[in-house]
Amino acid sequence: MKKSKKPLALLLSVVMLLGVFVVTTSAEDAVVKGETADGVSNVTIITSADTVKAGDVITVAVNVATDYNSTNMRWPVLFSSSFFEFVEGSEAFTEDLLKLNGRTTAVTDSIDSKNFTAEYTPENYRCVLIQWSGITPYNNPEGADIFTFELKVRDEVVMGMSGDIVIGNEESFYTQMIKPGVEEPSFSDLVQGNITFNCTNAHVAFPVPGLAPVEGTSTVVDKENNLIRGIGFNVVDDIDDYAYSVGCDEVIIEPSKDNIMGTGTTVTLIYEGEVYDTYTIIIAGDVNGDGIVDAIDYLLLDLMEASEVMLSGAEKLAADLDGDSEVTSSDKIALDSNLIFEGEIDQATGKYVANN
Ligand SMILES: [Ca+2]
Ligand SMILES: [Ca+2]
Repeated sequence: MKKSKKPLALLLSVVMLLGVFVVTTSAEDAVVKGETADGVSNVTIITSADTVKAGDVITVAVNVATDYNSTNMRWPVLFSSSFFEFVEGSEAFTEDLLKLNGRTTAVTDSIDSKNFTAEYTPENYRCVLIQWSGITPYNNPEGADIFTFELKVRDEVVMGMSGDIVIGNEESFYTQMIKPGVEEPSFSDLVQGNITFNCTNAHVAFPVPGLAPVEGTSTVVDKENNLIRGIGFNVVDDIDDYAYSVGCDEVIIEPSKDNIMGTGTTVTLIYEGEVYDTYTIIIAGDVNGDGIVDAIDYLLLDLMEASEVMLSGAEKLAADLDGDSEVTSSDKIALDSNLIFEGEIDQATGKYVANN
């Protein structure tokens, strides 16, 4: 009984080898015959997160959309080896591909030089090589994840570092297809495809925690002085409209008045359970912190001049409308001029600008 198994195994390997051979020869024959067809293939690398910390594990999906009858695919997926390490055993083809009953192989640490490029070299990248071939073609214009694997962010990675996951050398992709309109394809219907490949890569970062202005707003995040300016006179209840945190676990806002983010509001960034940084909102002209610039603020400057009140650091910054780092009668005049519409306060700089 034992002896009879060996020839069968041998026969199976020969059949499998022939299977691969048939694909190659047929494709080459088709090229010789000069038959071609056009197609577009959009390959997108999708990651489960784009910001990470050292030690995190992310899932990477290879999403493929084709508008032609693809009979084989070969995607060398490269990842930055100084940032990521491959999670052994995590590689998996998805049901969207497996249902086609083709032949799948995944080489999780390919060293084949043709999978790399001049930019993405084996010195800096590792390669996961995905291959599939079958007679039931893959034709999915909407796109589907065909393969997934996991990457661990190396323990030694530090803040500010980032890694890429990219599709490697296009010259190594497969381009054969079943010619359009064939209902029950066989290998004799295989032709050479003129395929346009569009590959979308992924970038994953371990960011330095911080605050950034929302694009399209006039918010100024002054990192040197830990101030937020430019958010205007309005009473605001949500910092997300003006600035957003990067790489933080939590953002704690302490309003200057109940539910009002006027001058003196603090925005504290929490990272790994500890205070990482604190910013103070300054609304120029809003000395008392109610978010509005009005006669009450003017009155406060009057009282300060008469030494009846002392201004806090944030209040002084809001009151210094000429930017000379002091609060003097000149700032009071500027505030008055603003209130009677002779000019206006530029919230980005905190300075009063007279009308022409
Ligand atoms: Ca005010
Ligand atoms: Ca001043």
